[in-house]
Amino acid sequence: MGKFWAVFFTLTSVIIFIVSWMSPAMQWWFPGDHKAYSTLGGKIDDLFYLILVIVSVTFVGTSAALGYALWKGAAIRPDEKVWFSHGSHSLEVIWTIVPSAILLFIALYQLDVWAEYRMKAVAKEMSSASRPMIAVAEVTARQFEWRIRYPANGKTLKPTPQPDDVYTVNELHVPTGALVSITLRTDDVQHAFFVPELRVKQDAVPGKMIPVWFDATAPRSYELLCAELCGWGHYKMKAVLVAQSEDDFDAWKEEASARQFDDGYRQPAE
Ligand SMILES: [Cu+2]
Repeated sequence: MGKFWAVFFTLTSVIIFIVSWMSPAMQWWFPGDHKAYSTLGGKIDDLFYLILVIVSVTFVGTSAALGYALWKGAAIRPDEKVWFSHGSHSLEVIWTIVPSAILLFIALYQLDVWAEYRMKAVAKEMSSASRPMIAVAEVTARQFEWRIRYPANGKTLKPTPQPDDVYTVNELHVPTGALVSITLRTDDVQHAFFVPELRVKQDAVPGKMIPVWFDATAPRSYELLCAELCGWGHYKMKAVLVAQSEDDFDAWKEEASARQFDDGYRQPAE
């Protein structure tokens, strides 16, 4: 019977390993069609795969050790004395140092991507005229929707609302390909701005205005979700991020502005 469990647990590990390795190819892990639609997103995926390799090697090693121990244990005759081991100093040292070294390696390896994510590395690019950063809107999360405030065409985003600002709810428009930034706020509790296909995620913290940047590489719609359990209606805190060409973006904003400031009065036909 003991051997059955040794085989059972080893086989389970093998199946888990195969399913996990198939997952990226089967598109079970990443949302949408599996591609990252931002320049930084690809680098974030690479980090993910690096960690996948590390945990896979660890998993295979520990599973093999588990299978071996179970098999050896099952093979012991009933009259044979079992051997207990406890408190190996060298083992303790090894399994403290090895994971620490791996963690340190990951921490150092991801520094560049993190710096870019936190805007430091793009600061230079931002200041250059070739690819300026566009402060596209202020996004305010609240229970349970996203309120978005854009500056009027030709104006820059101000920290306080302006009379000609354009407003939308649950619909964030940005120009495709451009480096765009939003200012993230919350009106009530903590929320999180999450666009899975762009690999962008940032908490909205009460009392803070947090800049978030990204570039959407394809002109299409993306899901914008709240990734922080923020109350009973958290599940419906879903919006759409529309990436469109700069001309379309300007035209859309012009139209949204006209609609917003229209008082409904029509000139009678002459
Ligand atoms: Cu929320």
